[in-house]
Amino acid sequence: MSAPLLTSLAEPDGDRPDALTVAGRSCSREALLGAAGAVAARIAGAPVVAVRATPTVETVTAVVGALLAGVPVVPVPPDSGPAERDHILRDSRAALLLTGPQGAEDAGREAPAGPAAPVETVPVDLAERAAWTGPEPDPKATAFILYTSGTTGAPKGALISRRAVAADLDALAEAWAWTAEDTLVHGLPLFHVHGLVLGVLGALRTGSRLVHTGRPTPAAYAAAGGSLYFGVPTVWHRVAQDPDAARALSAARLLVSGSAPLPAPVFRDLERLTGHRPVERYGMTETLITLSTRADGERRPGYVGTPLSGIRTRVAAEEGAEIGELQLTGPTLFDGYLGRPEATTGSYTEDGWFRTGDIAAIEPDGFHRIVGRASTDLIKSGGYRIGAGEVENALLDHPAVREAAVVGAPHEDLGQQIVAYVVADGVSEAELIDFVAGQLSVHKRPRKVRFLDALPRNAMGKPQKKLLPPA
Ligand code: MLC
Ligand code: AMP
Repeated sequence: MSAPLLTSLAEPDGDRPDALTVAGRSCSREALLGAAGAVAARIAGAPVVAVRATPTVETVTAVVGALLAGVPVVPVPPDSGPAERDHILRDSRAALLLTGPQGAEDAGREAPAGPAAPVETVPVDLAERAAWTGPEPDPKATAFILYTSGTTGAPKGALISRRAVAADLDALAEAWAWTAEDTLVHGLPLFHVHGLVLGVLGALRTGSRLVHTGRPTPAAYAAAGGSLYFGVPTVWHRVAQDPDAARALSAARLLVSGSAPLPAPVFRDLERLTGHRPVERYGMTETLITLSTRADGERRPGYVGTPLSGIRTRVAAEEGAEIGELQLTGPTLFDGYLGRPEATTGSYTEDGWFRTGDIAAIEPDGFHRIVGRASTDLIKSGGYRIGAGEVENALLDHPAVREAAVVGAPHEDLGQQIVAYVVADGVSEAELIDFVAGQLSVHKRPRKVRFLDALPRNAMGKPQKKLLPPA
């Protein structure tokens, strides 16, 4: 049985003034705990609370406050447009939305005008302090509802329990020898597993200092002087393109990549420039992080290592084949999709293993290699998971668009870039890109739009994405 989720929040060095730095603003663990206590007192008893997840100290305070009070947190991407934001707020039934300052540190845009989900906005004030004395919430209770894309339709809310988070962070601390001696540096968004669960709660649970750089730029990483660095492959690709910034990371202890495949050339460039062979780990919103190479073990380009403590894996391969769907069990798995029992059931095999949808191979020495995804309709761009169907639906909401098909095309920096093929009249590429960026999160916008006279279809009339012309 692992310790309560926020067990070491005030320790060690509770009064160290720069225990937490986000986008240039710092606070101590004691200050964070006090301000989070005030948030907890304001929202205690609410069934669920949304947090506008800007990269700010206020967001961290809001999340910690909700976790103290045992109120499930729904992070809302700060740049989400009305369609996505409304879906998240309505589907989760969040009646409260915690927000930070609407100032220079706030990278997002204003809440949209027009008919919106009924939600009361509660600003987080760091000057308010209260000692929270409520009971420790049940470890089985939901910590987070994380909205994540499927191949079709709107994103689903994955229910992540407190004990799943605690189990995952403890397994990662063991694999990476992550302790209070570390300074963790990253600049990842605070509305996904990587930046929020690992990148914030991981630091609070291990007791390590945290420097969140606001944006994950090579220069900011170089200036931060950390021992442990997190990045998605796009971030590591940009670091490797900036040799001075990369060399500044030589003094670190561990560079960790995840959320998408780290290309072997980027692995090798990082090794050449920093002297570090990066640790690669694999995860999903629904399972948290489940596979990783280790601080004390071999790190091999193209491999995501071995199962973390408590995780079991298998590959469901056709007879005679070595690759097949990766399936998992273990204490870090989610508790299902909010309000979608069929989707939840469908994500498990009959004998109770979670179906990742990723195609993998396991070497005789236990090292895992992710080969690809079963469905081409889940796109990974810059480490973000984006469902083709959600982008297609957004495009079809534009009055000039009659048909739309969206794919992920290989891209050196982003891994995949979103390309939209549309049948439309009287609208430009830039207008359609801006339209999607305005309805959904900005990172879900197509980077290219191709205009066709008709989508290729089979005899049944179903669009054939394999027959689309090259991007
Ligand atoms: C551009 N911009 C627009 C726009 N075009 N804004 C509005 N309308 C348009 N048409 C603006 C953006 O708002 C942004 O502004 C700027 O342009 C650049 O945005 P971008 O194109 O999104 O940035 P980019 O450089 O492509 O981003 C790369 C990146 C990002 C690596 C920084 O992709 C990223 O943060 N990825 C991390 C994803 C992640 O954390 N995934 C983890 C999932 S969890 P501004 O002002 O903001 O600069 C998971 C589990 C696991 O997968 O295993 O970890
Ligand atoms: P998300 O739900 O955003 O967490 O995305 C999960 C997906 O990211 C997984 O199903 C994989 O396809 C992909 N992914 C995460 N980490 C890796 C990795 N190290 N290598 C390859 N794919 C990864």
